[in-house]
Amino acid sequence: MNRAIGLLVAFTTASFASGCLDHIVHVDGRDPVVDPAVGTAVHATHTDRCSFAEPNNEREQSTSYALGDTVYGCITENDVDFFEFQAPGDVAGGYVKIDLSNVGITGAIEYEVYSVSDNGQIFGHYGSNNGQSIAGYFTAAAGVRYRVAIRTFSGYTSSYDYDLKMAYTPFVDVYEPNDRSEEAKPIPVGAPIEAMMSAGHEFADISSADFEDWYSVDLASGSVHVKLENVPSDVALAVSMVDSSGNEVGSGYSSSAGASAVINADGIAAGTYKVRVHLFSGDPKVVGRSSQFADTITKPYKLTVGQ
Ligand SMILES: [Ca+2]
Ligand SMILES: [Ca+2]
Repeated sequence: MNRAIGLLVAFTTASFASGCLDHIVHVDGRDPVVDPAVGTAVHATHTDRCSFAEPNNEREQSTSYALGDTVYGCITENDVDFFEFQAPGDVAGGYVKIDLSNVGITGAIEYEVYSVSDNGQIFGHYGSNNGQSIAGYFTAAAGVRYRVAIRTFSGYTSSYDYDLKMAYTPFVDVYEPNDRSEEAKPIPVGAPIEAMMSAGHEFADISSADFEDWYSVDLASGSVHVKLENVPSDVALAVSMVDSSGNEVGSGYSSSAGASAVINADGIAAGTYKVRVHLFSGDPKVVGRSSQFADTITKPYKLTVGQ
């Protein structure tokens, strides 16, 4: 063996060993481990996958799941796999991306997501074809528990594998909680702030009031100019301003999704005012049936109050 070939063999052996450690799979279908008996990876077999976490066909039997984990599962005839997890405690909430991949070709898979708060279905999604991978997302509220049910949508002929991964991303919004007037958060005059026009699912349905954002601002006497811009493309927003007695001193909206809204008002008395940002029309995409996130999930709006 010449020197070049010897180096190549050593390099290849090292790469193979570390590569295995990156891709090992526990036989129980959950966390990667190395089998101490053989000192190398143990991959979940089809049999391992099909027995993993069973019985979990009923919601009361849900298998505990940690966000970010990969489950190496299997669907057998008339099988349902329920998994349950808790959203982190971020006050502004966040969103959970769901990926079902490496689906075997003897079935078309589907999933449904439920809030444990009311056992209502938040949404569901299915593959049109046997073996098709499916993705999706939904917004999650702080500390709320959710269940995902995985089963066959159509085309079952024999048991098939799937990989499940759910990953959580928090919303960046330092002004939450501010869905109600009494929760209005102070903002400065003349400096823009950014916040998210979204809401997590405490229950299966989200009320329009949960999309409201309230702010308070101290104004001098004179005129005021409010500008709401960088509006997400899937919603039309409105903004209004009330005085300390709750009387509206100005409002603005755009009926076009993604367009800015403004308020220009004169004759303002000095004092503390509240600004309310809310939906004018449109349907914030708090669930999605693809891996493409709607604007309301990823794009903050910008609000500026000037005098
Ligand atoms: Ca199963
Ligand atoms: Ca099951």
